[in-house]
Amino acid sequence: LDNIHELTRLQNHELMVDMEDFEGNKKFAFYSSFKVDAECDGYMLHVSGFNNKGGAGDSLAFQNEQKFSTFDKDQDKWSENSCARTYLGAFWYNACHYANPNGVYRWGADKTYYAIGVEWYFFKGNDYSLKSISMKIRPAK
Ligand SMILES: [Ca+2]
Repeated sequence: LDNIHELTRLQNHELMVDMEDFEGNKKFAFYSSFKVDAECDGYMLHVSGFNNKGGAGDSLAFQNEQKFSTFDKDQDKWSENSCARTYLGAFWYNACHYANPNGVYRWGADKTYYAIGVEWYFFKGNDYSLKSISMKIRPAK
């Protein structure tokens, strides 16, 4: 995250989130601006300029302007508990998430435990763990 902060501090970057389910459906979410603040500011996320050409929906809007939380560093908006520990990921959590790309890999639909999978809500919902998801950035033109 320090490296990503340095990169995105110097120049505006675009974010592409590519994902695939276990039926072979591929979607993406595109953001024309992506920036991560420094460690002293909690690695806060700033995304904007979403467009839905890729059909995945905007699952990051709810988590925009949030700090990055991990098991051992709770910086989320859920005062009573830790989103990272509850949903078994590390990400920019609000209270808590519509996207959990660092969640538990668990092969598609599984309602056994709520929202712990590799999830992108506006594509497959809270109880579907994706086959793959990746977040890629590049300098904006
Ligand atoms: Ca918390």
